[in-house]
Amino acid sequence: MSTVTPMQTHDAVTPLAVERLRADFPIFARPMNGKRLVFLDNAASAQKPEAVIRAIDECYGEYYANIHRGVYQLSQRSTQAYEAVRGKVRALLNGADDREVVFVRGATEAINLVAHSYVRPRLGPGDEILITGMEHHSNIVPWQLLCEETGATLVVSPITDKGEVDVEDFRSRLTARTKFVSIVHVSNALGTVNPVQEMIAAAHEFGVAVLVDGAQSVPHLSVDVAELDCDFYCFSGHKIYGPSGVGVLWGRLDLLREMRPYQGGGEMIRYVTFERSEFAEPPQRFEAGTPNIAGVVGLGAAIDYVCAIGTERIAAHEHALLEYATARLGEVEGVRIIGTATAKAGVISFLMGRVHPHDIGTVLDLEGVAIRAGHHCAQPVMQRYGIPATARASFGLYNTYDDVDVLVRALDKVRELFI
Ligand code: 7TS
Repeated sequence: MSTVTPMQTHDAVTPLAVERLRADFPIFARPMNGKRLVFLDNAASAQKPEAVIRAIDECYGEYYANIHRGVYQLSQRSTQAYEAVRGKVRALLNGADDREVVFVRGATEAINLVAHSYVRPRLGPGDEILITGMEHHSNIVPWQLLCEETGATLVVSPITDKGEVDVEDFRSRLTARTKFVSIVHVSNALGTVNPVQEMIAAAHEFGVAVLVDGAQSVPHLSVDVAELDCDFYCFSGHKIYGPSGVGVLWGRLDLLREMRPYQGGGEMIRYVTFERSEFAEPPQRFEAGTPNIAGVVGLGAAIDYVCAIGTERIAAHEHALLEYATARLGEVEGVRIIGTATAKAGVISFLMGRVHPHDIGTVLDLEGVAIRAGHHCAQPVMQRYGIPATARASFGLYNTYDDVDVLVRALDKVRELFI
């Protein structure tokens, strides 16, 4: 019998409201293995509300044409719909100017763009790039590639046993050699919310620009780039209930203006001859070729959806679920939670006895519960704890206390089978 009840936890969004929100997501009307779908893999990708699906459908069905080039009505309407989303992103992040919003494929492309356009020209042998020990591979590998090319070194500030950054250690690794800092806001493998504001201020004392990987934060917290005082911020559309294949790089306009393009092609130039080309101003400078028009429109609808609910309310709801789930999982025999930071978002990585996380995932799937099992594209985090993988439950705005209860009951089945 559980000793934890939902009544003991926060209820900023009532269960009734969540049930109503769930109805916005068509996928929840479909059973999974004959059971109600309990979707707890939101850190990998979130489900899509009807409003997003409809916006994409309308774009293709009612006003689709290529943007920025047609004089005809359809193209103008498409262009307007696409460009209007810059303002929505700016407002979501509390940016200062729509021109600071660059549409990309996702967080991964945003990081690669900054690596090539901002950092590469500033990097030479002996220089350093500083990251933390809890980065996703997409915030490790681009820097390794750059270091190989330039003779620079990738410096890592390690994490503590709880899965936190040691800010003093981080500070101590900032030197005159540091040319760039790239840090994750919320860890996808541990759920840790990093004190990025403090870390950014420390980097700025050394005159170093900072990119914040917000892939796991924008969907779950209120983000304010002005308050953070970061130089670049990025996220992916598909984790914020929008489509895949679209994401955002937000960058300070003065920095974007200094940067060379990441890719060459149509729409990113002002003037081209065979001898030379003159580049367009940001953000067009970084959006070569025909972009993901319907994807951007869908992202706009996702931002509208999230903002109508309120990012603060979503954060409070998911935090309540995190607390409830942490307590309930703590009651399950053999469960060990990996990542016990004081400040956490709705991600719980765990192990259960010696059962392989893939076996946990498979048994849970039979119960209609979708979690992720693996290294979560954060192998160095797994190495830090000396484990190959974890099972990971991650929450979204549509998850309920009942979802947590179903997860816990399904773990009993895992125990019956394997322990
Ligand atoms: N950064 C973080 C912190 C992430 O969690 C992810 C994706 C990325 C960057 C890359 O985002 P993408 O949209 O460009 O692929 N994280 C996960 C995950 O945890 N499970 O699947 C993808």
